[in-house]
Amino acid sequence: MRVLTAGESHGEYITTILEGFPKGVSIDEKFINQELRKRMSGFGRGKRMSIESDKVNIVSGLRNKITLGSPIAMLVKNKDNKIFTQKKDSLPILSVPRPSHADLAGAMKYQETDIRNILERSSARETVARVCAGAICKQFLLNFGIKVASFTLGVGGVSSDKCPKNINDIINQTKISKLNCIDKSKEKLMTKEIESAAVAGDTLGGVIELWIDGVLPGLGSCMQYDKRLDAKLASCLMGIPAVKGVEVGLGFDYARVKGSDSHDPIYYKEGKGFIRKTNNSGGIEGGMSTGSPIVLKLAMKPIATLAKPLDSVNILNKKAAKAPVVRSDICAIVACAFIAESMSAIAITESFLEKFGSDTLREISSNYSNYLKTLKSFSKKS
Ligand code: EPS
Repeated sequence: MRVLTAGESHGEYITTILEGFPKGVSIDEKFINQELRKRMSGFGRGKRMSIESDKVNIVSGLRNKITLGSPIAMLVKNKDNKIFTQKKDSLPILSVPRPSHADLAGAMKYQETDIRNILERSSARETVARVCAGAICKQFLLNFGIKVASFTLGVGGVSSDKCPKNINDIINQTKISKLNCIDKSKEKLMTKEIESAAVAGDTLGGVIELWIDGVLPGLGSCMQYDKRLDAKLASCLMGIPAVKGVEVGLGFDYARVKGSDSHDPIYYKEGKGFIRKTNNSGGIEGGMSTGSPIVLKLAMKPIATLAKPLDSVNILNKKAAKAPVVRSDICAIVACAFIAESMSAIAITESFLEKFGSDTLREISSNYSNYLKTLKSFSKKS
């Protein structure tokens, strides 16, 4: 399976093409639109989100709401459409790069004199397309009881240490939170932190925890580096704009503890098979799923555009200048969480199709049932 995206932040459409997706999967357009709405939500989002009302238009790959096995193409119209493919627009030239954005590296790479030609594509607006693809993958994964959920662990200097009981606990608790939190008291402090950043003309990042539940043992592989499930997930998640770190299970904390205190001992229980009492590995050992929930953390840096801008240099005359103040989010941690859910659904679907085939849902389901039987007999006492 492959996901390709196209579109500029202020172009006419954001486009997604999902290729290699199996035939026979029921797709509900309403679900994709709900996911798109979630990406637009969250305390700290900027004014662009009050202009847009992202809605998907599936233009190929489905017949009567069922996938055909052909490439699925999806369009989302940008209401704030200012740049055109065949018509000249009147947008002013941008010549001062924002520190931490793609502006300067992109201008140098493509020898640009107008930074707009870089920022239009590097804008996080493109993640609309990833959410469309992720929403298709989430619907596929539900056929096998696989669910994805996320919550905000921290914003700026505020962090929560509340642990969810299970994935449904995350889903239920985040429903009532405008910061996608499961910790009410910390959510209040995070909200205050964002309000203070807004007053100071600043921006904030944060930490997200991501859960993927219902994955049976054996997705991914220990046989080749790029087939490892953790490598695939990390690559998909690091591809999200502003994500600067990904941890699997204990992550960086592994480096500070002993093996005897951190590895998950293996037990055997009749009827249940091999079990673990802990999940420090985050559900992945040797690049393969263990059957425990997959638990990941993501670090998002603060948004690059500041209302109180940083020092920069004009790329045309090389004179010192302040970075431009353009419309932006103060904190997009909630959007980032739903984009992360989408990217992990894409990664898990890819590994799932690698293991069980990718032509039709019927064939995949039959391979899946056979594998389940194999796992059961492997876990049985002889
Ligand atoms: C975004 C749309 C963009 C930005 C933001 C995310 O809209 P505009 O550029 O018109 O304000 O608000 O993009 C960035 C954070 C970025 O770094 O480019 C969206 O749809 O999520």
